[in-house]
Amino acid sequence: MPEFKRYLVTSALPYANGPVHIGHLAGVYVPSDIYTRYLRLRGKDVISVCGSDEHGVPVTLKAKKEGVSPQEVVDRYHNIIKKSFEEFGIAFDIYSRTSNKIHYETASDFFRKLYDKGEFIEKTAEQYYDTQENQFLADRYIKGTCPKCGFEEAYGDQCEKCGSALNPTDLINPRSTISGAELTLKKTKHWYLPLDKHEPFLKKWILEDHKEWKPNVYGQCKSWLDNGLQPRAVSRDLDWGVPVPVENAEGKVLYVWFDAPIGYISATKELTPDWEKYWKNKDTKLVHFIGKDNIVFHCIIFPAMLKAEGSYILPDNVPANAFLNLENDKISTSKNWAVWLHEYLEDFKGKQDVLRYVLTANAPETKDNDFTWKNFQARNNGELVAVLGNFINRTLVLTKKYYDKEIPSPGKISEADKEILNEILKSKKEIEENIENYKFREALKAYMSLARTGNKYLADEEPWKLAKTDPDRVKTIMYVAAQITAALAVFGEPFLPFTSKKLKKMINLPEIKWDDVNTEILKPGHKINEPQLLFEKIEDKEIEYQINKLLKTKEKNAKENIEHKPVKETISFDDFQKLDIRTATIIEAEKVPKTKKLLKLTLDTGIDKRTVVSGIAEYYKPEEIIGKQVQVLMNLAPRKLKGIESQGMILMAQDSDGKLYFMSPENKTGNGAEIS
Ligand code: B3M
Ligand code: ZN
Repeated sequence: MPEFKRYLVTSALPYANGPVHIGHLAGVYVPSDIYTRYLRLRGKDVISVCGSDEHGVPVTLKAKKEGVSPQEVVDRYHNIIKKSFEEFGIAFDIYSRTSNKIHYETASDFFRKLYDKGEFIEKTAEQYYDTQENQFLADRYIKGTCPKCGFEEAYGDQCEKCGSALNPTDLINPRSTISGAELTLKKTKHWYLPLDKHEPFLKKWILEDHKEWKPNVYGQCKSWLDNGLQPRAVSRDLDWGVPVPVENAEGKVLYVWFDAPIGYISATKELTPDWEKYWKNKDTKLVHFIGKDNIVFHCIIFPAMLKAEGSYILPDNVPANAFLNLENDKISTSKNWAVWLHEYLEDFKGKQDVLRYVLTANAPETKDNDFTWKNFQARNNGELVAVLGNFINRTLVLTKKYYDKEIPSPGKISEADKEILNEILKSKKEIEENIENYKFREALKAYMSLARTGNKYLADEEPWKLAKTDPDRVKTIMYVAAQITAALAVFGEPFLPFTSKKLKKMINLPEIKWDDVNTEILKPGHKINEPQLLFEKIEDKEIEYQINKLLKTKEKNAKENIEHKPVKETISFDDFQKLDIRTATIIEAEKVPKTKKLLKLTLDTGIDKRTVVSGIAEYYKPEEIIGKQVQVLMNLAPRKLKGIESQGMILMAQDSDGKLYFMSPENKTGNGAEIS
């Protein structure tokens, strides 16, 4: 990294229309924080900027739904997000927001400069208008039938079934997802950034000069560039956002993706009068941390804007991550399928580092990855407690016990001991290389491998067995273990900042820089403080509580999101009369052997006792349904299931997840009452 004099690190500005969840953390904020903390520790000139992205249609819709102003919505979430980042130890130099005055000025000036330079095309085109809501609709609020595959729920910008990129005008029968209304085309004027004009430059800059970008990032850019770039509108018809700063632009604001990345610049301005040093100097390394859905905006559109403006540097790298799933399902804000940071901080007080650790160890760096609570528990108990915590605790407790908290002078240091000490330098190098190449998982692995080395060293050497017989040897062992402990304290800062701080205090280690770490960090005679445990076991019941919380969400969603199929063909009253439906009580129930789904039930129907085989075993245990009154279709032709004759069918309701519910009568009747 020699050619750069300073670093400017940006992290995607979270939308202030909801709180932050573990997907955001794993994809963007934890890696950017590791990177920045590492650079600071190396004494580099680095600033890390972020803030809330407060514009865009989702904010206005949420405000409308709640009957409050958009400002109220963004104030609420900005505060939640800012506070939870702070508590979680994401050490931005500034966390700003795009509803700030300084941002309005910066974004307006930026637009105005491009406008004056003639960098925009002004175009009037027809766009879909929702006459019920009286507004033009963003592409994703328009749904219709995909012209390519016939899927009826395709979005205005993409069909999620066949993956084709679409324009809203491609859709058959377009409709508004806000009001459900049909749409009309209406003329409206907008300003477009001619990306096509910047294409040759972007092609060279990315495809030739930045071959080192992560394959997923490079690949996505390449496919955009290969498909050819089109002019893109950078204004919208909306009353929430930065007004377009030119004549005759009433009711027009800057497109949220035009103003949001400028938010990085305004945040820097707010942080320091020296902001131009970071933004306009070729010897600054600019790095954007983002999720994969933001790649085109940060690699193509924003650079084209910066290039058109002319006085700014471009990013040196954009290490975008893939997505983190939660318990095998896509994280979703609207479905509340997430672990929310502010809730985690409540439920796991003082355990910030555990989540930081798990999210780094499982980071979706090259492909989508999964977060599960069981894995969270296993990594805490099996790695943080059993390896890192155990090694450090043994070292410090024995140092207290044998030497009254003083680092001993080593006796003879063998070749094997030297090798162990050299592991400090090896992991240092490995961590450096990996962090500088945005491989944070590998960096953390190298860190943990030093802890493992230490842990194994103590377990193999068993100083507690030698204490009486070979005190000199014990001194050497404890001296070596102390050096590893100190190295772990320093190297841990980027990954586990709370633990690192606590540990440094315990070993009474003065602030030392990364580059000062060598194989003797704690000199003989150095006094340490009282040892304390760094990590504690996470019990099953804590994990069960979290899993149950998610199960409840799932049930709630399934009930709320029933898929409404069209009503079936009309039948005559006579047809209906043919169905013989009656009340009955389940008097026996047992699993049908060798099947997953089937239960064999015996029903008391009032006139007989009959057997019905029902596919509900995944949802109900035999013992919990005995005694239940149900509705049974009596005159269904009998059929054999797994060798058992089923004489009728129980009526049940099904939710969107496939779960079945009994339609038991509210008031029990006698068995055999006819239902009509
Ligand atoms: N607010 C999008 C997102 O959270 C967005 C990032 C802006 S970065 C300039 O996906
Ligand atoms: Zn399609």
